[in-house]
Amino acid sequence: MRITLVQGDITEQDVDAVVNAANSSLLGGGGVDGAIHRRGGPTILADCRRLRATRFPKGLPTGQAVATTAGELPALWVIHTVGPVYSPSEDRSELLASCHRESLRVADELGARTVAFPAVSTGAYGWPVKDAARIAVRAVRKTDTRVAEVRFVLFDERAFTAYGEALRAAG
Ligand code: AR6
Repeated sequence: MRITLVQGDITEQDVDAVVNAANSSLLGGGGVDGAIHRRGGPTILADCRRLRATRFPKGLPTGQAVATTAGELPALWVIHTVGPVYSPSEDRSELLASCHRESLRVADELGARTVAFPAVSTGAYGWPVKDAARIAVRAVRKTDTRVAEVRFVLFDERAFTAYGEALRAAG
């Protein structure tokens, strides 16, 4: 599997699936979540509501992932995952790793070969970006998957640099 880095907007990526840094309600929010729902249009939210009514009445648990249509985005699917809120007193890195593993597992179920990830948990959820980058790159590297390209799409230069360093450090 190839890991690539792009600085830019995940909603513009021409990939099979884009990962959304959602919250457990699946009903939208700010950051990447807001951008995906805005650019993808109402069919994504309609799918999310169906998932809430059927598989996840209590919401999508942290660390898990589930797919919907991508609506009007160039991608075919959105894979929604819920990152952990950063805690300085509790190590939640396993949950952040799980978001990446589970998203790739769902991608395999869909038959997606190219998947774009944002920097999950590093915005509203407060995770220090260097640490999140290390966890994300390691989790993706260690996952056995048929996905051929994982593209990390970083919105700002600081995140782009952090993910670049994590990738080089992983060798
Ligand atoms: N493309 C790529 N990256 C983006 C984009 C974009 N269009 N927009 C923002 N980012 P966040 P979280 C970056 O807050 O920390 C939402 O309200 C952003 O700069 O989107 O997992 C959800 O509903 C940051 O580096 O996700 C949840 O309630 C990264 O994406 C909560 O925020 C993640 O920031 C999830 O928080």
